[in-house]
Amino acid sequence: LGQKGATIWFTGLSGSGKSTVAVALESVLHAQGRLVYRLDGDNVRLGINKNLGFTAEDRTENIRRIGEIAKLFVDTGVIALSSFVSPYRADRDLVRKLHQDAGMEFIEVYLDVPLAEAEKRDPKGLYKKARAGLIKNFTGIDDPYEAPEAAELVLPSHEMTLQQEVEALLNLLKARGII
Ligand code: GGZ
Repeated sequence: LGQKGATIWFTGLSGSGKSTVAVALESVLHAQGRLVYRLDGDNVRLGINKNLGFTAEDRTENIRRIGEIAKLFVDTGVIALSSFVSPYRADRDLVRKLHQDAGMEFIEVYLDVPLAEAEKRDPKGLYKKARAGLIKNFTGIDDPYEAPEAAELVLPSHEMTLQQEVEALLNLLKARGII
Protein backbone atom coordinates (compact mmCIF):
# COMPACT_ATOMS: atom_id res chain seq x y z
CA LEU A 1 0.00 0.00 0.00
CA GLY A 2 1.18 3.48 -0.82
CA GLN A 3 4.17 2.12 -2.65
CA LYS A 4 5.72 4.20 -5.36
CA GLY A 5 5.56 2.71 -8.82
CA ALA A 6 8.16 3.32 -11.50
CA THR A 7 9.03 2.35 -15.02
CA ILE A 8 12.47 0.86 -15.51
CA TRP A 9 13.10 1.12 -19.23
CA PHE A 10 15.81 -1.20 -20.56
CA THR A 11 17.16 -0.32 -24.00
CA GLY A 12 19.91 -1.86 -26.10
CA LEU A 13 20.67 -4.07 -29.05
CA SER A 14 19.12 -7.49 -29.54
CA GLY A 15 21.24 -9.84 -27.42
CA SER A 16 22.50 -7.08 -25.10
CA GLY A 17 20.95 -8.69 -22.00
CA LYS A 18 17.83 -6.59 -21.39
CA SER A 19 15.52 -9.48 -20.61
CA THR A 20 18.10 -11.36 -18.55
CA VAL A 21 18.64 -8.46 -16.16
CA ALA A 22 14.91 -7.66 -16.04
CA VAL A 23 14.11 -11.24 -15.00
CA ALA A 24 16.81 -11.15 -12.32
CA LEU A 25 15.66 -7.78 -10.96
CA GLU A 26 12.06 -8.95 -10.96
CA SER A 27 12.87 -11.90 -8.74
CA VAL A 28 14.72 -9.75 -6.17
CA LEU A 29 11.90 -7.20 -6.08
CA HIS A 30 9.31 -9.97 -5.71
CA ALA A 31 11.28 -11.36 -2.77
CA GLN A 32 11.01 -7.89 -1.20
CA GLY A 33 7.24 -8.07 -1.57
CA ARG A 34 6.92 -5.67 -4.47
CA LEU A 35 4.52 -6.06 -7.35
CA VAL A 36 6.46 -6.08 -10.59
CA TYR A 37 5.33 -6.53 -14.16
CA ARG A 38 7.68 -7.29 -17.02
CA LEU A 39 6.74 -6.02 -20.44
CA ASP A 40 8.54 -7.76 -23.29
CA GLY A 41 8.08 -9.05 -26.79
CA ASP A 42 6.35 -12.22 -25.60
CA ASN A 43 3.49 -10.46 -23.87
CA VAL A 44 3.26 -7.29 -25.97
CA ARG A 45 4.42 -7.95 -29.53
CA LEU A 46 2.46 -11.23 -29.59
CA GLY A 47 -0.62 -9.58 -28.08
CA ILE A 48 -1.71 -5.97 -28.11
CA ASN A 49 0.97 -5.04 -30.68
CA LYS A 50 0.69 -8.04 -32.98
CA ASN A 51 -0.29 -5.77 -35.86
CA LEU A 52 3.13 -4.07 -35.70
CA GLY A 53 6.37 -5.03 -37.46
CA PHE A 54 9.80 -3.45 -37.59
CA THR A 55 9.47 -0.47 -39.90
CA ALA A 56 10.46 2.81 -38.26
CA GLU A 57 6.78 3.75 -38.01
CA ASP A 58 5.81 0.47 -36.39
CA ARG A 59 8.68 0.57 -33.89
CA THR A 60 7.63 4.08 -32.90
CA GLU A 61 4.04 2.95 -32.35
CA ASN A 62 5.26 -0.18 -30.51
CA ILE A 63 7.22 1.96 -28.05
CA ARG A 64 4.46 4.54 -27.66
CA ARG A 65 1.90 1.90 -26.69
CA ILE A 66 4.34 0.15 -24.35
CA GLY A 67 5.01 3.49 -22.68
CA GLU A 68 1.29 4.06 -22.14
CA ILE A 69 0.84 0.53 -20.78
CA ALA A 70 3.77 0.99 -18.39
CA LYS A 71 2.16 4.19 -17.14
CA LEU A 72 -1.04 2.31 -16.29
CA PHE A 73 0.97 -0.09 -14.14
CA VAL A 74 2.87 2.72 -12.43
CA ASP A 75 -0.47 4.33 -11.63
CA THR A 76 -1.28 1.34 -9.40
CA GLY A 77 2.10 1.30 -7.61
CA VAL A 78 3.62 -1.48 -9.69
CA ILE A 79 7.22 -1.44 -10.88
CA ALA A 80 7.06 -1.92 -14.65
CA LEU A 81 10.16 -3.44 -16.26
CA SER A 82 10.20 -2.83 -19.99
CA SER A 83 12.63 -4.74 -22.23
CA PHE A 84 12.55 -3.60 -25.83
CA VAL A 85 15.30 -2.61 -28.22
CA SER A 86 13.64 0.83 -28.44
CA PRO A 87 16.33 2.01 -30.84
CA TYR A 88 15.11 5.54 -31.53
CA ARG A 89 15.97 8.28 -29.07
CA ALA A 90 12.89 10.36 -29.85
CA ASP A 91 10.62 7.42 -29.01
CA ARG A 92 12.28 6.83 -25.64
CA ASP A 93 12.21 10.54 -24.91
CA LEU A 94 8.49 10.61 -25.61
CA VAL A 95 7.88 7.83 -23.08
CA ARG A 96 10.06 9.66 -20.57
CA LYS A 97 7.98 12.79 -21.07
CA LEU A 98 4.70 10.88 -20.74
CA HIS A 99 5.87 9.69 -17.32
CA GLN A 100 7.43 12.92 -16.12
CA ASP A 101 4.42 15.01 -17.13
CA ALA A 102 2.36 12.70 -14.92
CA GLY A 103 4.85 12.98 -12.04
CA MET A 104 5.96 9.37 -12.50
CA GLU A 105 9.42 7.87 -12.15
CA PHE A 106 11.08 6.88 -15.42
CA ILE A 107 14.48 5.24 -15.28
CA GLU A 108 16.27 4.59 -18.55
CA VAL A 109 18.84 1.80 -18.38
CA TYR A 110 21.19 1.38 -21.32
CA LEU A 111 22.63 -2.08 -21.92
CA ASP A 112 25.82 -0.78 -23.49
CA VAL A 113 27.21 -3.75 -25.37
CA PRO A 114 29.21 -3.44 -28.60
CA LEU A 115 27.51 -4.83 -31.69
CA ALA A 116 30.34 -7.35 -32.09
CA GLU A 117 29.58 -8.73 -28.63
CA ALA A 118 25.81 -8.96 -29.21
CA GLU A 119 26.44 -10.56 -32.57
CA LYS A 120 28.82 -13.07 -31.02
CA ARG A 121 26.11 -14.07 -28.53
CA ASP A 122 23.40 -14.24 -31.23
CA PRO A 123 21.10 -16.33 -28.97
CA LYS A 124 18.37 -16.67 -31.60
CA GLY A 125 20.55 -16.71 -34.71
CA LEU A 126 18.93 -13.46 -35.86
CA TYR A 127 22.16 -11.56 -36.59
CA LYS A 128 23.26 -14.39 -38.83
CA LYS A 129 19.97 -14.15 -40.73
CA ALA A 130 20.23 -10.36 -40.91
CA ARG A 131 23.81 -10.59 -42.29
CA ALA A 132 22.54 -13.05 -44.89
CA GLY A 133 19.82 -10.58 -45.91
CA LEU A 134 17.03 -12.88 -44.67
CA ILE A 135 15.82 -10.27 -42.14
CA LYS A 136 15.62 -6.66 -43.29
CA ASN A 137 15.88 -3.56 -41.09
CA PHE A 138 17.66 -5.40 -38.31
CA THR A 139 18.86 -3.08 -35.55
CA GLY A 140 22.62 -2.65 -35.66
CA ILE A 141 22.93 -4.21 -39.11
CA ASP A 142 20.77 -2.18 -41.48
CA ASP A 143 18.69 -0.15 -39.05
CA PRO A 144 20.15 2.33 -36.53
CA TYR A 145 20.49 2.06 -32.78
CA GLU A 146 20.61 5.54 -31.24
CA ALA A 147 22.39 5.21 -27.90
CA PRO A 148 21.00 7.16 -24.94
CA GLU A 149 22.84 10.37 -24.09
CA ALA A 150 21.58 10.73 -20.53
CA ALA A 151 20.46 7.32 -19.31
CA GLU A 152 19.99 7.07 -15.54
CA LEU A 153 22.14 3.93 -15.63
CA VAL A 154 24.57 2.39 -18.12
CA LEU A 155 25.28 -1.33 -17.84
CA PRO A 156 28.11 -2.74 -19.99
CA SER A 157 26.76 -6.24 -19.44
CA HIS A 158 29.69 -7.90 -21.25
CA GLU A 159 31.98 -6.56 -18.51
CA MET A 160 29.71 -7.23 -15.51
CA THR A 161 28.23 -10.17 -13.69
CA LEU A 162 24.45 -10.39 -13.53
CA GLN A 163 24.71 -9.90 -9.78
CA GLN A 164 26.63 -6.63 -10.28
CA GLU A 165 23.98 -5.41 -12.71
CA VAL A 166 21.17 -6.16 -10.25
CA GLU A 167 23.14 -4.50 -7.44
CA ALA A 168 23.57 -1.32 -9.50
CA LEU A 169 19.84 -1.26 -10.23
CA LEU A 170 18.86 -1.80 -6.60
CA ASN A 171 21.19 1.02 -5.50
CA LEU A 172 19.59 3.36 -7.99
CA LEU A 173 16.04 2.38 -6.97
CA LYS A 174 16.98 3.00 -3.34
CA ALA A 175 18.53 6.38 -4.13
CA ARG A 176 15.32 7.37 -5.92
CA GLY A 177 13.11 6.25 -3.05
CA ILE A 178 11.36 3.60 -5.11
CA ILE A 179 12.38 0.75 -2.81
C1 GGZ B 1 15.54 -5.82 -34.32
C2 GGZ B 1 14.24 -7.73 -34.37
C3 GGZ B 1 13.95 -7.51 -35.70
C4 GGZ B 1 14.52 -6.37 -36.34
C5 GGZ B 1 12.93 -9.31 -35.10
N1 GGZ B 1 15.29 -5.55 -35.62
O1 GGZ B 1 16.71 -10.65 -29.47
P1 GGZ B 1 15.26 -10.47 -29.65
O2 GGZ B 1 14.86 -10.73 -31.14
O3 GGZ B 1 14.33 -11.15 -28.76
O4 GGZ B 1 15.01 -8.95 -29.63
C6 GGZ B 1 14.62 -8.42 -30.89
C7 GGZ B 1 13.15 -8.14 -30.88
C8 GGZ B 1 12.97 -6.63 -31.09
O5 GGZ B 1 11.65 -6.26 -30.80
P2 GGZ B 1 11.36 -4.93 -30.02
O6 GGZ B 1 9.90 -4.83 -29.85
O7 GGZ B 1 12.21 -4.90 -28.81
O8 GGZ B 1 11.90 -3.85 -31.07
S1 GGZ B 1 11.60 -2.28 -31.09
O9 GGZ B 1 11.80 -1.76 -29.73
O10 GGZ B 1 12.55 -1.73 -32.06
O11 GGZ B 1 10.20 -2.07 -31.54
C9 GGZ B 1 14.79 -9.55 -31.91
C10 GGZ B 1 13.53 -9.55 -32.71
O12 GGZ B 1 12.54 -8.85 -31.94
N2 GGZ B 1 13.60 -8.87 -34.00
N3 GGZ B 1 13.13 -8.51 -36.15
N4 GGZ B 1 14.28 -6.11 -37.64
N5 GGZ B 1 15.05 -6.89 -33.67
